[in-house]
Amino acid sequence: MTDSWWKQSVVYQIYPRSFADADGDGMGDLRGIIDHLDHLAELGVDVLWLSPIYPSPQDDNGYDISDYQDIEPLFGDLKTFDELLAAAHERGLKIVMDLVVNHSSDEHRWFQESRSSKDAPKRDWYWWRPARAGMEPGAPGAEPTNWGSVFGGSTWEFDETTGEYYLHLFSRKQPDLNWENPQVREAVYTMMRWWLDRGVDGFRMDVINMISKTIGTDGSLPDGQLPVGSAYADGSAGFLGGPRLHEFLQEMHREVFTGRDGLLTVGEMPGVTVDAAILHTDPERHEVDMVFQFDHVWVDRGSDPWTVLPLQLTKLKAVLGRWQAGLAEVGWNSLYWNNHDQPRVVSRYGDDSPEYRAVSAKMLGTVLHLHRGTPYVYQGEELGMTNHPFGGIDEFQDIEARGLYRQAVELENRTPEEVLTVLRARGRDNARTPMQWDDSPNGGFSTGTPWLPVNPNHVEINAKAQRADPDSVFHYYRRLIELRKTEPAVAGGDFTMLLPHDERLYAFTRRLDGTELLVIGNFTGETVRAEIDGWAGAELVLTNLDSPPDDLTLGPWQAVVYRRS
Ligand code: TEU
Repeated sequence: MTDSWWKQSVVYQIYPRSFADADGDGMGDLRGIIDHLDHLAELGVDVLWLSPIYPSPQDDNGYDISDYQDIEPLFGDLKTFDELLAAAHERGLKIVMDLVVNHSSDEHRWFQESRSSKDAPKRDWYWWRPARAGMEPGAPGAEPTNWGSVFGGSTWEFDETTGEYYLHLFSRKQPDLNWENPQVREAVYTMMRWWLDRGVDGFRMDVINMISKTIGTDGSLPDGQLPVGSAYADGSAGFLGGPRLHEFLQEMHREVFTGRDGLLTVGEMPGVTVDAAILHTDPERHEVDMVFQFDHVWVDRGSDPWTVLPLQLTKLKAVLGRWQAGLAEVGWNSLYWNNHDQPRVVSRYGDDSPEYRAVSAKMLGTVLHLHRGTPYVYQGEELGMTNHPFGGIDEFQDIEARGLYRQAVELENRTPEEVLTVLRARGRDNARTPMQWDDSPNGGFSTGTPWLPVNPNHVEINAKAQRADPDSVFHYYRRLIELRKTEPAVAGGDFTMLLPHDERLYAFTRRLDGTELLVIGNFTGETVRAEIDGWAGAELVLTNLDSPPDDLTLGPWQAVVYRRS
């Protein structure tokens, strides 16, 4: 096995609470994953990334961890985890854990100790600051900085016990750990080694580009610019890609990964630039194997968070093309349309109407998997699962949806309807409705009441029906994943974007040695001819419609992969 085995691999993300419920409490669990490993083995993926399964008050569905070295009882226990790991390894599937160490839960004993008094030994494990100079602690506007939390409200929570504030970039139940403190870092590395010794195959590192903050000489954190009409400022200049980030990642690599083979590390980095990603993923620098960038899932975002822009294909191509070019020589891309934080891609960049749902889901899969990089499939994407028909705010469970709704409606004078329109299109719960296994009342997910309703379209869209249908999205994804294993140009070829100004077609070539692949995806419901010469007589390797295109004239949402050598 070469050290970059993950270049040939496909990762499948499991969101355990929504994957499969074996004990009937309405919440997915580890036993449910074990029961469905055959689905994943048949699909042909190589690695499973599990969203957090550690003990947690579940304020942010497990991204708020109260014990890093155990399993949340809702999901199982360490014994069942070991069983899952063994069962996965038996099928040749690796398991990558979610590592959430920018923050812990406020119920973690580290934080309990830290908050207990100003001179507690762990006081400095978190970010404690006094009220703004000259202001009454706890008074409105006295927070140490004007930063807004990702989930709405201030990033600072006033704590009566000591009369100081603690920093939480996410919810108030997710206090930020202070990576400046070497004891914090050592505790994290020890925990990581413990999981690797247990047999896990790597980590997906949650918001890892937020661990280093920009601190003034007086210990202060910098205020952000306050946009007109907003209650809080964007503080990201003070915590994204901070001054010690590279140093921390290199130290982690040295302390945790040295001398261990066959692992995969991926850093989730909202706002990361191509230049920073080159440094993070250059193998010579020993930081991480790849990063999750966000540019291509932010192309349909307006400057104001409460506008939904339609997809402009030229923008998407410019962004992904820039990442392909940037990491062509050094480093490596991760490729994803979906995860537990994003709406379903077929509803977003495809067409989820009954007529075009399956074909557009296949087209999107083709375009993504044929880029240079490691593709990630999010549970249900291989079925072409869609957004959920959410009604009012009460139907959303996500702390982000609820928090941003409250801030926008109560503090920023937005109308509930405009906010709901955006949440229905973009809200994270769209990705979190239960996996659709069959057409039975709860979609085969649970015999109890699912924690979030199953999409009513599970009657048509489900794994059982698709595994039985050779034309399904599932079998198309299976072929797509197989193509990576049989055609070396898919993993190893270089990348050249074609037709950058075309608003309807996404086209590019991949070339390795004497082989060249041409990939075209039609992002419209119309028939469109691709003006690309020189491919007459090439072999059609894959397409998502019954009829091969004539003279590169693609049908609605058609995708094609041609090969010539
Ligand atoms: O997400 C980081 C992140 O930036 C998200 O806040 C995302 O941009 C946003 O929710 C999109 O709407 C990670 C996890 O993936 C997410 O589930 C957690 O809530 C968050 O970190 C805090 O741990």
